[in-house]
Amino acid sequence: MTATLAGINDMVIRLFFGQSADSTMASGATGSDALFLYIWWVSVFFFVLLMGIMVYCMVVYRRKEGDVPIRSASHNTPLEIAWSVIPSLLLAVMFFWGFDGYLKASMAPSYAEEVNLTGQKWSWTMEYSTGIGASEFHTVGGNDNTPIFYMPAETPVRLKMHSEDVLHAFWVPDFRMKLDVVPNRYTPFVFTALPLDRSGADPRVEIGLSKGGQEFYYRDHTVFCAEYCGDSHSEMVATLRVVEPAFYKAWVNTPPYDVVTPPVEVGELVWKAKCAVCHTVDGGISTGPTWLNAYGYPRDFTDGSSMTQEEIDDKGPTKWDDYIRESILLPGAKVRAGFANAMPSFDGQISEVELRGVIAYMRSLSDRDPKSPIEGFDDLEAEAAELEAAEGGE
Ligand code: HEC
Ligand SMILES: [Cu+2]
Repeated sequence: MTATLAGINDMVIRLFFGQSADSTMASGATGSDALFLYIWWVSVFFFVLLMGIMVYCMVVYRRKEGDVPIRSASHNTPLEIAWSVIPSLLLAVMFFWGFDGYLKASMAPSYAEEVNLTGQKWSWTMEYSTGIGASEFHTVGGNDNTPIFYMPAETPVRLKMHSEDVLHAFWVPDFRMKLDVVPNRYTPFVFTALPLDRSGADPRVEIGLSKGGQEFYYRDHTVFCAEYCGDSHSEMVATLRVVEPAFYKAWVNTPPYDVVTPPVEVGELVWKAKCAVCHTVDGGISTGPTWLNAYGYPRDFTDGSSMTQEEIDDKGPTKWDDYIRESILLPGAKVRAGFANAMPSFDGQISEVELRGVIAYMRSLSDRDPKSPIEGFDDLEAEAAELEAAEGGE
């Protein structure tokens, strides 16, 4: 009997939650699945009971030829008390059970790991206590730049969430948790992931290789935005990668780029994390201009002013370097003709190293990279060829 009940419960959960039927939540999900099943069974019980009584009465008390209608009883005190008190108690259980789960999902112990989460049209960014952010990305559905957010298992985590623009909602189906991300206010998302099964029995626990060549166990959970927030709402996805606490600790204390990381690589990481939602690097159309062959070219702006080829040739690379810097920190200052002033300012959200990285990356994507010979400047090209020949001759 208990075996069949467990089987039915499992089927119901699978029916409603599909692929996310299994969860690794320690604090929230198991409780919420149990509450869900309780509500489900109360509903099933009363549906069958009430429909059963109704059908029974329809058949047994059907009005027949020559029947005189009986006057209905005005009331029945014990029956009325029963049908008021029993459902009230059942509803009170739902309320307190749900409230308990709600508190657990919003209050964290003081030693919880706190991570800042920002929702923005249309991506999620996290900033860890050590100041670092996501540095790995992979493809989920049609989105090639889905960030991977490392999270410790067995540790209470409190995401301090806020939105840069409109309402979003942070939703982790595996965790059975969904909470609004609101502009001008912080909302807390608290969870504790269960320990990872290292025995190999759980196929969802995988083995990865860290940058330092170290093996680690992890399990991925998909994050969605559950509040329709515009155009690319459905692509606002991310991955929570639950790893063991010790590995997390090492990870969160390792900066994604150090002094030896080439600026172009830094720039590419920044692009993936913060700019790819609006800028392509392959010439494709998006909200903002593509970065392919952008660097070094003249520009017209919506206010009628422009950055001419002469100015660029005169000042050399600094002209465009300054333009990129200004575009990132003060995007409204010069709005490129043909585009809306839709870029948010990244002032305070991007470091000097990252800024230089973006400049190097945009430069590498252009055929007007000032380090390559400039067409039309024959004497310069000849000089470069001479230098090269001299070096080769040594
Ligand atoms: C919400 C969309 C959006 C995001 C995110 C965004 N941009 Fe933009 N960006 C735009 C739009 C739209 C323009 C064109 C209008 C303008 O010049 O402000 C633009 C223009 C630019 C330009 C000038 C390009 C040109 O061809 O003249 C640069 C440089 C730039 N962005 C850099 C960045 C960087 C770096 C990031 C990430 C740190 C970023 N943008 C993130 C929308 C965005
Ligand atoms: Cu959203």
